[in-house]
Amino acid sequence: MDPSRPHVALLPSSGMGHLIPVTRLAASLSDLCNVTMISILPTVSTAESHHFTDFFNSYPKIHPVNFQLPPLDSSAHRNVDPFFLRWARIRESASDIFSHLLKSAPSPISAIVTDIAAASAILPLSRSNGIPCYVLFTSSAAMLSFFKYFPTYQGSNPVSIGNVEIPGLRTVPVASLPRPLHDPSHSFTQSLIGNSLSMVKSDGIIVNTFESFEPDSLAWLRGEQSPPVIAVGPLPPVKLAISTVSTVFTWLDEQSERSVVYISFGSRTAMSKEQIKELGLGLEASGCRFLWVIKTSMVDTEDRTELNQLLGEGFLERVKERGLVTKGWVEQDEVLRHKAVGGFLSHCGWNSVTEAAIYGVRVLAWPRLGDQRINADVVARSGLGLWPEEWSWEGEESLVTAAEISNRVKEMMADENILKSAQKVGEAAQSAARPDNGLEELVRKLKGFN
Ligand code: BUP
Repeated sequence: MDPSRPHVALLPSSGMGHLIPVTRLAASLSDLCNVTMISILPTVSTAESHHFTDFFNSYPKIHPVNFQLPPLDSSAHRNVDPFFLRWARIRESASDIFSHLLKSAPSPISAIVTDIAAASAILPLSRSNGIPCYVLFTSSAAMLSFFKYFPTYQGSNPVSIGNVEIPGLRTVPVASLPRPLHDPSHSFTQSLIGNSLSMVKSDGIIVNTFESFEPDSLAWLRGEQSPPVIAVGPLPPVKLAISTVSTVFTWLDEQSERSVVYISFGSRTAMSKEQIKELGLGLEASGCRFLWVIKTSMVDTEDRTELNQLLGEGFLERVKERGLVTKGWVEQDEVLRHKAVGGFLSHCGWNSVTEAAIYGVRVLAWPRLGDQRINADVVARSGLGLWPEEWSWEGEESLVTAAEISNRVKEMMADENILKSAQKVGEAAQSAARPDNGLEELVRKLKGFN
């Protein structure tokens, strides 16, 4: 380790949507700082465990520290989201994780970067050890504004929730809020408030976005009394030293430019079997070429249903000339970068949105839960894509019909204006993806300069 450089330790929580931005930040920082990263094991999903292995193999200068969580009696938590449960366990074990990190780091740590999901537990430990603490917010600046304002809103509306008017910014409709927030006593609501109140006491908030993508939210955040908000995005995808020859890319190579719709709802958003069938029929009816990644369970180890069973006999045969369907992990970043991909039907997890932005790929937004509607609003406002707001959301039974899906997919793929405005977002994203646009500001702060 170079003793003239700051030594930053990063602490991810769980879920690919949280792990990926932490590894991207770690990789970007590793050119400018000494970096240690902690991995909390066992991971919830296989995807996380593979990502840790590939990442540490590909970035040998990043120092890995493993922390083993004691086993959990999972039968006692049958109906709880396993990723939320893991966040809670990380917070409960924070003191042990922190001491282990301090003992295992190869040199004294000059700053900690914690995932937002662990902020309430890590910040006090950092403070008591005299180590500056930064928070990586793993969603949009729009969500960050909401997150920051929510404790104030809840203070005046302790019993029920409605539209959340963020003074001087915008109103977030109640219909766009993560479902658990409808219940003030829900553990998710309580942990969000705890993390928000700690975040504002940190030394800085890091967010994977860029100025022209979310100008109003960033301006609002910076006008507020708050620690510095550092927009480091779009963080470039990590370069993993793995050589997979996937059929997905062989297939994409054979398709004409911008002809393919890519469909993915992220690593942990499962869709009902009825809706999957309807989506398949919609894609078939659209006449478009498509590449579709299907997930039927929140955790990949439980995803056992066969494609034929899901999509109905004959579907795969009928669409084989123009559609590829897979249940495996695909290198999404590479897919979106591929010249054959012309549109993305996405759940609007924030990493997916930033990846579409980097490559200027049009998005048809179909948010399903959590922060995804707030992110879909960024997609629509920035010109990156379209968002049919009436499409179903967490806890809603109604099916979006094949005809509706087919029409919207055709509309997105035919819309030259959206194509142009998405390309403009792509150009702005490419020019923002330079170290002097945020990352160097962060490194100056990590070195103790303002
Ligand atoms: Br699925 C899948 N390959 O097959 P989001 C996902 N990804 O590379 P999520 C792949 O996982 P949260 C696949 O590129 C993105 O970087 C994808 O993160 C990658 O959504 C990441 O988009 C998924 O934020 O997380 O998984 O729903 O719930 O935290 O939003």
